[in-house]
Amino acid sequence: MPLQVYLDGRWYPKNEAKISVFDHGLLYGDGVFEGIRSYGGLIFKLKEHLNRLWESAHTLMLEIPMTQTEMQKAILETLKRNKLLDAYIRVVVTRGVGDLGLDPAKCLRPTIFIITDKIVLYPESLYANGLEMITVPTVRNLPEAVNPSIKSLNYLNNILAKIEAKNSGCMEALMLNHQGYVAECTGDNIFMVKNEDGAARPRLLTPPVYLGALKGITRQAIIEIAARKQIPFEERILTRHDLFNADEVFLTGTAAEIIPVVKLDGRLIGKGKPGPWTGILRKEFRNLTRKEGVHYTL
Ligand code: PXG
Repeated sequence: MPLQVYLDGRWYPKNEAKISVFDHGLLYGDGVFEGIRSYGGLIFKLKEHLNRLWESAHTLMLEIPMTQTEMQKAILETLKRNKLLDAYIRVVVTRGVGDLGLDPAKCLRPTIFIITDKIVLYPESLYANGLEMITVPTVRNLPEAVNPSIKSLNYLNNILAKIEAKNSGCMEALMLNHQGYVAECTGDNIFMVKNEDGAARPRLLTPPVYLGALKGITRQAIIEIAARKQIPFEERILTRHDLFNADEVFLTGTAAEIIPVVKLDGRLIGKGKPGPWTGILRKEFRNLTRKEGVHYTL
């Protein structure tokens, strides 16, 4: 049976799930989305993802015409129809169908769709050996222009950075903000680990989101794990120099989970292979995804 896609209250086979060419999500990138995962019948941090979706929409003054409870029901039903226990869930809300002007008031009703599909995992070698990354010339959107805290359908900033990384033979890009401080990557937040004062435990550092990053849900989960494990943590303004001289660097995101970074702009990070603290945090995160979440059965 073809994949079933939720669209505005109904389910359609993948090939028949279509939206109008006049939808402002397409014409202007005027809309919001979330990428969520389920692990063995547990949807990880669903409430947090829905809260972020509603917050992104609120900032755009886009009123989602259903409640979070109704959205959760629609997600669960979509997962069931596709018999998926381990899934990638994409929720999209657009401004809806309007005319060729950009005035959102012309759009009478938002378009809502939910795609659930099998999760495409990154190759295990990436986790075993780590990732090589490059800093790209495209700077992260200014918070005062298109705030990176809004998970909007306008991802050109990230796509340009991805293209530049790939042109240089790297899978992922480090994006700086307009002041040259570390912001994040194209679809992941960034952390570093460094033993700064010969303490028993190193310090875990990540840039504050106001410098130009998405408030990642995986990022928050890692911060909470660090607190539980009594790993000192700090949000700190970081430069490339800080990352070059870190003991460990890793990325966090719903799709990637935790990916070690072993090289940045040609500089080896730490020992040039995934570090022990990245491994510990990755294991703890794994355990969490298999233990916590909104439970469902098929
Ligand atoms: N920064 C950006 C710009 C993102 O898009 C993250 C950080 C990490 O946030 P979470 O909440 O996921 O920890 C993201 C999220 C995809 C995909 O298909 C991308 C994301 C999430 C899920 C899937 O590329 N990016």
